[in-house]
Amino acid sequence: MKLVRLIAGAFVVVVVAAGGVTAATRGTPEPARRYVTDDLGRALTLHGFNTASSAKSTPDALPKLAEEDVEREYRDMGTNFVRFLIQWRAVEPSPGTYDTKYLDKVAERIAWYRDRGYHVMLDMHQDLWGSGITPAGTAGNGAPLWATFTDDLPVATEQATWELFYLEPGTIRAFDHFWNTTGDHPELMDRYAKAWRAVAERFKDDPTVIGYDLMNEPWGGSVQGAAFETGPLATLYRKSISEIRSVDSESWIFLEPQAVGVNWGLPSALPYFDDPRTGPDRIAFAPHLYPLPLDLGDDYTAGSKAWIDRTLGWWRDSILRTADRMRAPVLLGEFGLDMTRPGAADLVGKVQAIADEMGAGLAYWSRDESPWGPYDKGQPTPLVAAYDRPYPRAVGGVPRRVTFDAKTTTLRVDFDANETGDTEIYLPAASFPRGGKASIGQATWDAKRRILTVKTKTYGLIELSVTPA
Ligand code: MNI
Repeated sequence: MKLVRLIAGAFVVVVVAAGGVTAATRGTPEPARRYVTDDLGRALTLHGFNTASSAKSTPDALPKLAEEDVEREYRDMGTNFVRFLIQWRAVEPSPGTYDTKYLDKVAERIAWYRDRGYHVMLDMHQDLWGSGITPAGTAGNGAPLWATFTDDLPVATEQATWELFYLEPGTIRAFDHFWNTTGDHPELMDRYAKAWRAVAERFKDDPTVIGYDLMNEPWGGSVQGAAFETGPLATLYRKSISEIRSVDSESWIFLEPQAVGVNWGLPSALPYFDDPRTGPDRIAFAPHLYPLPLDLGDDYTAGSKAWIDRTLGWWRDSILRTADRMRAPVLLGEFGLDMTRPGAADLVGKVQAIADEMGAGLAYWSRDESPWGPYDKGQPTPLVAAYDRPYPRAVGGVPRRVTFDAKTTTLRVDFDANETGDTEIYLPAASFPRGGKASIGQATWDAKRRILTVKTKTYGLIELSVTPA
């Protein structure tokens, strides 16, 4: 842990010295009210899980998940979204050959979500490039062996924490070849972009698939920060956007910043990306949030709470500035912690409130059986109660402000109505045992799905309050 502190500390010093946080002196940015929209054009609040970390290491790259697990998740928390992990190694087992049987198995799981009204985002997951960075194959995940070139540089197999594998020479070289920093493998980024085209080709007509998260937690190897995000990472994104749009003009494309630093709240340099589709752009910004004090072993309790709250403020401001430059709505693609730690449920509540305020969706890390997840050894963790919250799943207009006051059990949704459709609100059993009533419009309550559908006028400002029936 000491070593991680040292590295993290050194990194912050370098970034601050480079002027990376001067942007913080420009005042607090306001949410821009951009939203990921559904087929009707309604603004979505995406609320769900990363499913699942287990897909990193199973031979078939599928998560340990059964249909009953999806059913239980909906019943317990009313989620409407999944960041579903897929792996390049499984999509393209040999260069230019795409495994349609793997994609069929992914489709089978997507159907479980479709039957329950979810939206699915496919996340091309990697950590530490791929399993080929060490001989035992246990460190990294994602990239196929045929795309892994370490030039026999060392990767020490004993690490104090998993992130330190990123600093090993062999790992850095694998990334440098992928990003064509070495100039030896210009074909790799093209292969990756074409693998995305194969995935998009398979899912373009599936309305449950809302979009594609092009790369999990990008790492630049020997090119870091703004040079990486505006250089090779932007090149990969442009290639992939172009390949996807050649077959699929409807799905959303979600772009992640460099993970290290930005996960803590430091600024990203990602630029605006042109979307070649006809009609408004469908490109979203999908950063992660891992407050540095938690990475360093602190809890959300007295002593560290104020510091963590400040890091959440930096993160919010940095993300809003970048989203503004990208003209993109925000999806918080990962946030999670050990739910058995003191203060954990408070932090989950706090992050949900920040996401609501930003108009951002949220995918918790992760839907695995573990002390971080909603269930451990079959039993609910404190996450279930913290994550089962009232929220407008879809809004027939552009939201201005969404707040929930637990003291008066009032969900307030202010929005500028348009003609896209009805507003759908999920209400948990704990706070709305007999459903809800709406202050305006005509409301119908679906007790089985716990959804209140509210039909309002389709123009003007709607100030909707929902209280228990
Ligand atoms: O905390 C990280 C993280 C730290 C450091 C680095 N680098 C040094 C490049 C990269 C990432 N990631 C947090 C979570 N994200 C993955 C999955 O995307 C989870 O396994 C981690 O808990």
